[in-house]
Amino acid sequence: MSLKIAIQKSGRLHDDSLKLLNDCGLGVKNGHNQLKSNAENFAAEVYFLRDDDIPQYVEDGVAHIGFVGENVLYEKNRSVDIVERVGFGKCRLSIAVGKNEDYTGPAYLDGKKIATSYPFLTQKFLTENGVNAEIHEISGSVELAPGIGLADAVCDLVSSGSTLFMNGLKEVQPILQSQAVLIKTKELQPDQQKLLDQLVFRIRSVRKAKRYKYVLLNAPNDALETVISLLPGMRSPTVLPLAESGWSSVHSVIEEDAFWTKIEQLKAAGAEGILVVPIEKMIM
Ligand code: PRT
Ligand code: ZN
Repeated sequence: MSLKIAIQKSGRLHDDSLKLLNDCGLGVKNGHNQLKSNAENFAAEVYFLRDDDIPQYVEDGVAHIGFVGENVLYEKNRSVDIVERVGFGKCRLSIAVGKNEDYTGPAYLDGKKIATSYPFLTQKFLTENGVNAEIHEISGSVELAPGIGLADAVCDLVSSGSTLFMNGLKEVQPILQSQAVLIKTKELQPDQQKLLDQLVFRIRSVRKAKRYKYVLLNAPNDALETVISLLPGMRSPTVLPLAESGWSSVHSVIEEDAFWTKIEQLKAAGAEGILVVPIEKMIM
C-alpha cells in the first residue's frame, strides 16, 4: 500500500513540487524520461504527468494526490478536494488588450474576440459580467493572437507582465489569482489518508520553517526584559548566562516579515553579536 502522488513531468511546477517532496524527506529522484519513481524513504510512488492531466488522474483515483496550479484545477473543473495551498507557481489569469486601447470595464469586451487557453474560466467571467464575446481557444502563444488579427483581446496567465508588454499588450482585468495546490481524490482508504496526513504535517513544517529565522544574540542583563518582549519565540526565548557577568545569551525565532524591524529594535535595546540562522524544519 502506498500513496500515489502526481506532479508535473517538466515545466514551471516540476522543480518546486519535487523539492517540496524531498524537503519532506521522501527521497524522490527526478522524473526525466520516466513515468514514475518510487520514494526511497516513504510509502509513495510519484507519477510524472502533464499538468493538464493531473486533475483527472486525481479525480479518477489513479493518483491519490497531486500538485497542480489552481488555474488548471478550476479550468478542468474536476471533482477533487484541495488539501493545502503550497505557495509556489504564483500567477494570475488576466484579460489583456492592446496597449493603446481604452478598457473601461468588462462591457468593453462585448462583441469582441478573446483568445485563450482557458475557455471555461474566461466564459465564466464573461457570463458573470453579462458580457457577450466570442472565445477563440488556442493552446499556446496566446499573446501573439491580437498581433496577427486573430483576436481583440487575450485571457492568459501573467506573472511579471513582460510577455504581454513585449507583445504590445496591457493587463486590464485579473480574473483569477493562482498558486500551486495539493489536491486529493474524494475517496481515500484509511491507510492512504494516514500517509497523506503525515505528508501534510511535513509540508506545513517545511513551509513554516521557511518563514522563520533562528536568532542568537547577547544582551546586558538590564536590557533582557525589553529584548525578551521583542522575541516571543515558539514558547518563550531561551536565556543563558554568558561567562562574562551581567550578560546573557538569548535564542529565539523571528518571522521573516517582521525581521528587519525586529533586528533594529533589538540593537536599539542593547543587543550585540546578533546571529541569524535559517531553520530547516519547524515542528510545533
Ligand atoms: O507540459 P505541461 O502541460 O505540463 O506544462 P504547461 O506548458 O501547460 O505549463 P507550464 O509549465 O508553463 O506552467 C505550469 C503552471 O505554472 C501553470 O499552470 C501555472 O499554474 C504556473 N505558472 C506560474 C505559470 C506562470 N507562472 C507563467 N508566467 N504558467 C505559465 N506562465 C506563462 C504564461 O502563460 C505566459 O506565457 O508565462 C508567460 C507570462 O509570464 P510573464 O512573467 O512574462 O508575465
Ligand atoms: Zn499544461
